[in-house]
Amino acid sequence: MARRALITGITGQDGSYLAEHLLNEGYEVWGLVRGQSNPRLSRLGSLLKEVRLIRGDLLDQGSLIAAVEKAQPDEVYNLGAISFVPMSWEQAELTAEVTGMGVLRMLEAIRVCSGITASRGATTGQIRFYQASSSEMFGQVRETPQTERTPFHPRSPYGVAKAYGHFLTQNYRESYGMFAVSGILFNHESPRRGAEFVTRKVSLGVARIKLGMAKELRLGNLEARRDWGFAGDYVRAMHMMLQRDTPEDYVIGTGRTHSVRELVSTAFAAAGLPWEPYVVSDESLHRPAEVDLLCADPKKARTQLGWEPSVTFEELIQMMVESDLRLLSNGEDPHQHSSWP
Ligand code: NDP
Ligand code: GDR
Repeated sequence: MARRALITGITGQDGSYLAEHLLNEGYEVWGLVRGQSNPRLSRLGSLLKEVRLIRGDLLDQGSLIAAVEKAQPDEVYNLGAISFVPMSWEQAELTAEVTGMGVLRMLEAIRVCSGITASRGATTGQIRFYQASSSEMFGQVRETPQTERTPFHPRSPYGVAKAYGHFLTQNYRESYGMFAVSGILFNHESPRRGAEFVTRKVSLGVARIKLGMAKELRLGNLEARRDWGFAGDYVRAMHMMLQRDTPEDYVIGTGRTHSVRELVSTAFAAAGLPWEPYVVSDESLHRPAEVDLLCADPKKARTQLGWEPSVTFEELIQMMVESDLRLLSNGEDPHQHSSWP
């Protein structure tokens, strides 16, 4: 019988790549979707025919219990979140509820449906749980590169909510013996990335300028440094973590860091343009508290999971710029649906 996976956040960037990967691995894939209608379902493209959808919301405990009962999953991937860091200052309470408390509700749904109590812990064969933890939990870092043991100092309500979800996942593992793990994933991008995140904002901006549709690109802090990889590589790591004999957390990243300024110059170069005449650093787009530098040490994932990224930073940016040039040339513009500058 096919193994079954339930994915929250299936309409997001990672949800679509993970669904694709698990379907290729022979899984029956179930996805939680919210709202009466969800335009982001279009991100699933032809996968929509193969994925089974369940209505539900991380804010609604009953809907998560019903989803677990219906899907009867072997594995649950909790990718649903308010994931855009600036939004977490504007809607801090909602971020805590979805990105933080949503983890508690999902873990409780699994615990209740599996009949797990403090005195009767999990047994083998019970549901395995993956939590989408984030390098944003490291925040103001005291050591570089960051490992599974680096202390957290989150710098945004989003980072704080993720730290809660991270510790809770660890706690359910220790309290109930559940197979519950977190992947501490560094920034990962793709042509399916939301238009508000910096890589996609830049690839779309470059494409617009190249096609004569815009004259400038306004960005925030050009000095921030991130460890950027390709989303398709990172969902493989999520799956690998749930196939281990013992539940453990892993850092996933490339081990290379670049500034936003380097990202910009790489993206403009991919379109054969200089960046200096077009890019404006706008103070109003700087964050109340910034994460200056992130760089992963993925040694544990490499040695224990056998995981390696397959796409370099330069290849990733080229892929995104080329994809956006094609999209805009065909009259599509994902940024027109975004309320973020
Ligand atoms: P996206 O922002 O693309 O997707 C977020 C998903 O969460 C969407 O499917 C969205 O659904 C869903 N969601 C939002 N609110 C709720 C809710 N109340 N109930 C159920 N689902 C909800 O994120 P990514 O795909 O980039 O990231 C996936 C996960 O990994 C997130 O948890 C993110 O925080 C985390 N992460 C991402 C990293 C990255 O670089 N991409 C790095 C580290 C962690 P809808 O379509 O309905 O809005
Ligand atoms: P991040 O990603 O906050 O790291 O969170 P984002 O792409 O939004 O920002 C990366 C860095 O770029 C700087 N920056 C800008 N960012 C945006 N969005 N827009 C701009 O105009 C701009 N100018 C400069 C930011 O200040 C920041 O330093 C992502 C999300 O996917 C999270 O959900 C995930 O947990 C982390 O990555 C790891």
